[in-house]
Amino acid sequence: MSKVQEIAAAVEAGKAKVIGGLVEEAIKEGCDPLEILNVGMIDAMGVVGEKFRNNEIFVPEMLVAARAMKKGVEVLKPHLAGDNSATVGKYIIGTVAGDLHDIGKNLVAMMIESAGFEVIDLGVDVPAEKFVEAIKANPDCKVVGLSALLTTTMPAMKDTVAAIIDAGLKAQVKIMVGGAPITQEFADEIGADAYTADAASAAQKAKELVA
Ligand code: B1M
Repeated sequence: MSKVQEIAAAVEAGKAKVIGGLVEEAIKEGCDPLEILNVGMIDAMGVVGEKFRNNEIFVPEMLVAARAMKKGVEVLKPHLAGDNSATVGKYIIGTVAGDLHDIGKNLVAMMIESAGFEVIDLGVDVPAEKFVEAIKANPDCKVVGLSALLTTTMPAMKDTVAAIIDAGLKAQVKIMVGGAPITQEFADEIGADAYTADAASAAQKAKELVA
């Protein structure tokens, strides 16, 4: 079994205690940090989701897998982060109301930070009003990112975009959306400025939006 496969197995089994060591070993052996992230962690979480869908595992197992991935990302972060010495602007991000998923949102925040933005992370289960307050409190912020992982919280994403527009803040900020159930079509329908499928393209798109 390759080191990346060992990492994937550790994520799937929720082995938070061993994953940091495995990531360090993989880096020392010369594994590509992006391969560790994409194959060792993100794909492994996909397997976890599939098992949950098939009733082979339940919420507690999903939770321990998520903890293991978070630990792994902590160790991997310095190897993924690029040169963030130049600040290109502020970026407000959060997972919308009713949604507690934050692994994808955290990865997006990490890549956005690496792209040179100062990230203001509002966390998870963020009500629309909190996004509006944060944008008002940061008049120099030009981009806001909304994440949603549940089909049931897509309406909260729509409400958040509407609240930002109703507050008259649309001229100040561009709105980016993403998360597993989100599509370009949905982004267009709710009036968001951009949709991206993954963290790396989110960072690229954010830079384009402020250019
Ligand atoms: Co949840 N969960 N979960 N869960 N969970 C999913 C999302 C699910 C697809 C599993 C399944 O059924 N196969 C399903 C949703 C089904 C649906 O809506 N159609 C589901 C469910 C049902 C639930 C609960 C309702 C379960 C229950 O209680 N019965 C519950 C809801 C809680 C709530 O939020 N209110 C729940 C709870 C949980 C845990 C707490 C146990 C845990 C989350 C822990 C945490 O995040 N701290 C969890 C997990 C881990 C998952 C899965 C297995 C993995 C999610 C993940 O972290 N993926 C997930 C199944 C799956 O996705 N395959 C599942 C890895 C991550 C890197 O990917 O988040 O997609 P992702 O982020 C990507 C892109 O989407 C994108 O970039 C990221 C990186 O490239 N992206 C953006 C994300 N945000 C972006 C923003 C952008 C741009 C790109 O711009 C701003």
